[in-house]
Amino acid sequence: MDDCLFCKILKGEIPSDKVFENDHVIGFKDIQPLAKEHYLFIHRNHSKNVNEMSRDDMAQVFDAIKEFTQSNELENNGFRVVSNINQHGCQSVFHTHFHVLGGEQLKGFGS
Ligand code: D5M
Repeated sequence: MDDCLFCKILKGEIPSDKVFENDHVIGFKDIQPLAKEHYLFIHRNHSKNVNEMSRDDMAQVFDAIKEFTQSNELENNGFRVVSNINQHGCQSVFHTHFHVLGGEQLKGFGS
């Protein structure tokens, strides 16, 4: 997708602070962090949001998140995975992405 911000990051046309990379998925630091550690994991295949993502691609993203978090402190202390969808979900970039938040105690829903 020519006009997709995260496709441009995948192609290296826009710089990113990568923390994970394999044949299918990349993970990079969110530029507007909402926690001490805040990463975005995306598949190399473009899809607009979770509902449009294939089951195989989704599994590869979650495998990547698992591999990444098991290799650092996030796994021990816990973390959160979130994907915002469309307007009410406050999605702002329309290439499916999963926020991985942690590195500190997060607030629970409703607290
Ligand atoms: O999340 C979109 C997220 O993408 C938001 O937290 C900011 C982040 N963002 C936007 N541009 C960049 C670049 N260039 N690098 C890293 N992170 C970026 P959403 O769930 O769609 O609101």
